[in-house]
Amino acid sequence: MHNVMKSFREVLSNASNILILTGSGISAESGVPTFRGAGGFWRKYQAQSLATPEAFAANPSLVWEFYEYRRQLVSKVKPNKAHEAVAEFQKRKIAEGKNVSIVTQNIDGLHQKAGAQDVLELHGSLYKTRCTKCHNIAINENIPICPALAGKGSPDPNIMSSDIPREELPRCEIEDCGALLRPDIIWFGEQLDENVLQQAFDIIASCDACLVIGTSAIVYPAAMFAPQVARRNVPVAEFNIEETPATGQMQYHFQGPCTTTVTEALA
Ligand code: BJW
Ligand code: ZN
Repeated sequence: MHNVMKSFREVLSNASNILILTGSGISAESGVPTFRGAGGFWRKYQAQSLATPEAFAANPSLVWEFYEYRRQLVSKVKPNKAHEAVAEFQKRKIAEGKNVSIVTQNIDGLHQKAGAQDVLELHGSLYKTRCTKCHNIAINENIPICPALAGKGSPDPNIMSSDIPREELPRCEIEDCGALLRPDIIWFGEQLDENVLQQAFDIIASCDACLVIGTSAIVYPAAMFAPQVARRNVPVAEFNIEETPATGQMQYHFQGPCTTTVTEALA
């Protein structure tokens, strides 16, 4: 084993409050496309142009088709070795009386599927809806999410959008409400949930080791979390197939697919 990996494994064995921050790169080897990689397009759109409140207001049918597609895709994939290594590491550390906090930008639920506990989802979940009127949040794993979206959401760029009437899109099930539902996901230009953000800040301020796995480190506020930890002189290790804008600030950088590098670090 490489000396640098040995050194980081030693850091981990002495740490008692470990933060694991993840992005879409950890799910790439499960078959979930990353945002800024080649698979980041749906039809002719980039996520940046559909994952906004403006896009939803202008065309909720198109945005729901996009999310129906991603719900379908993610429901078919499995957690990979990196998700499993994270979940097993957390279990092991808890048994030693230590703490491992998993904070993810992902909305795919794969950490939880691998058995991870208390995952803090910064950007929401593909499997939750939020009412646009009464703001009720509900878990919803139905595929299709409503009859009108059955068989919709093909990523083929030549497909015409379905223009499903609002009444036939997912609707709130709270009595006397029935308003349009949206995905419970933080879109560009929206604030993260205050409570979730506060929990993240508490973890950032208290951890004594940190892993940051599969994130491009360009979307705020999550992009500042690992650099903030590093500034306290806490050892931070980045796991990525390439360098990121944060790499220079990290004590460790393990380059390569995370199913290899993360499993080695956490074994
Ligand atoms: C592998 C791998 C393998 C691949 N192994 N690695 C300050 C400065 C500038 C801009 C802003 C700012 N503050 C706010 C903004 C605006 C905006 C922002 O940050 N924009 C940037 C693009 C500059 N931020 C926001 O709008 C946030 N809100 C906010 O800050 O509110 C206050 C505010 C509002 C407005 C103005 C100012 C302040 C909200 C952000 C919500 C992000 N939501 C999304 C979309 C969710 C919807 C959906 O999924 O449909 O969340 S954006 C998208 O990016 C998604 C992801 O969680 C997020 C992060 O992406 P991630 O996970 O890092 O993926 P990629 O693809 O970027 O990177 C993958 C990485 O994996 C790569 O590095 C690969 O190399 C690597 N990799 N295979 C290891 N096998
Ligand atoms: Zn409602």
